[in-house]
Amino acid sequence: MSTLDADTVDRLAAHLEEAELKAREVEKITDEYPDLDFEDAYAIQWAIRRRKERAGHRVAGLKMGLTSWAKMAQMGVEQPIYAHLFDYFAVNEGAPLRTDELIHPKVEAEIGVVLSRDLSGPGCTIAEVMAAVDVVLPCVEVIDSRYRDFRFDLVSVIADNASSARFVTGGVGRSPDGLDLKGLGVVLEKNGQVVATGAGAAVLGHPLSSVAMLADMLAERGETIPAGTFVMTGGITAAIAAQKGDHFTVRYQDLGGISLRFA
Ligand code: OOG
Ligand code: MG
Repeated sequence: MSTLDADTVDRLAAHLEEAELKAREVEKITDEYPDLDFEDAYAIQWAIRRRKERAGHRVAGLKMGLTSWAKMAQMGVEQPIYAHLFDYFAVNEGAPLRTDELIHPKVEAEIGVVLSRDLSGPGCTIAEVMAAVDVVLPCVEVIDSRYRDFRFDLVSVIADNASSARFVTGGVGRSPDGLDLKGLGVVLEKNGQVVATGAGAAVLGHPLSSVAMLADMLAERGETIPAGTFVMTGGITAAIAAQKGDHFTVRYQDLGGISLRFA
């Protein structure tokens, strides 16, 4: 049951998009709209998508968030969510990440996939996802909540496109055949020191169950995941704060590494 009219949805989408584009933090929207529900929150997120498309941007992929206990515990929110990735979020490895375009960025190590077939829910299974995955590839997401001090509740963060801001992908893309996605180890280093370690199983027991859950959540809006979609499955470890001058390297078992530098 939604609680907001269409004008309010559009106004809140414009408000959160402006905070993103100007890199200015705002109060979480439930301060003003305490009754905001899931449907309202996703309506705002989809309104942001339409605004981006009207401005000439392309959807570059989808992501799942809050899919590991480390992330859920860090953010105090215990339910996975999805969000949109837009073309200008993509940063090439080696290109500096512009800190002045962001509010308070944090780095996440993730496993990504590209699908060769449509996936639809409800009831999408890991087996169906496995058969649809063309390539598995390592990803580093840079999240940047538009909310003050990165503090929010579930509906506020959904409306804010799940803090999506930038991502880097590359490393070694591989067919999922013969890859142990549960056991796949990840080592996150900040300024030359190991700051977090994890394995694929941290993401909902298996990173591909995150993709199945995405298909199921989209089914609630009558949407599917189209063939060719790039999906990031969610942070494996807690996110690590980044500042201008920091550099990060994430090493992935069997999938190479990704480095990034905050300039
Ligand atoms: C929400 C976004 C979470 C992930 O991978 O868990 C996310 C947040 O923590 O700000 O992208
Ligand atoms: Mg993420």
